[in-house]
Amino acid sequence: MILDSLLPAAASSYAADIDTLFDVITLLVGIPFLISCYLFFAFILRFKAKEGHKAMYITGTEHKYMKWIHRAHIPILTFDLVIVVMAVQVWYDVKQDLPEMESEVRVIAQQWAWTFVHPGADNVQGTADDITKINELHVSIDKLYHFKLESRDVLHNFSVPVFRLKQDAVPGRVITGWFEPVIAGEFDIQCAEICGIGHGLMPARIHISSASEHAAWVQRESAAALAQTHSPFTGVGTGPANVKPELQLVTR
Ligand SMILES: [Cu+2]
Repeated sequence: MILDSLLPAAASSYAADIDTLFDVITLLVGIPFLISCYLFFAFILRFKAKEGHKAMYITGTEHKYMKWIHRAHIPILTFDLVIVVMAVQVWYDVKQDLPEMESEVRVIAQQWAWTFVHPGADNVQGTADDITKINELHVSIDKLYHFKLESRDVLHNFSVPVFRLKQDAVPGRVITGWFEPVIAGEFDIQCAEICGIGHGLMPARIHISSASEHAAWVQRESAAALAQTHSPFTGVGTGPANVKPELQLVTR
């Protein structure tokens, strides 16, 4: 609403809720801020020392002055309560709740690239037709995904601005989260945790396609992954599709 022109597209099912929360915080903090700035300067000018009038020093501890402080507290505390309740609700939906998935992708961060493992035509992770891509995540619109986020070395952060999604990747842990893309397009993924000298060179792209286009991509790529697995040149079972992603190294 207020910040729309400053924000990237809202491409996940929960992006609009986070944007609404931003708007509410901007209004509930911004309006009291502007009012207090106005009063601050208005009172300085109104009550400054004038000819024949000496400026007064008021400590504000007397009851008749204290009531003005208490009256301002009530709306401020009410606004805080509204912000906390809304923030907890959005946090719960995005981070605590894990809706039932339709597909699962593995996201593996390392200095300084992303490996994305997509399920093949069988829609099951860890099989021979899995599609492994470097710095390219392919997803379908209106499909609920779980992601399993890992790091091979240091702390990274999987940030997809159009999803309003940010999640730290912690070495030794597999962190599960979810998203559901709601608009098609190609957007940025960026590491959002300083992870070494190449941190700024760690961008990737997310490709959100229609269900039919994505299905065609999965068919094509998983067939290619299977063909590579069974190629006489690579030997059965030694192709990239059968290599555990944590053993694959990316050099840039
Ligand atoms: Cu990183």
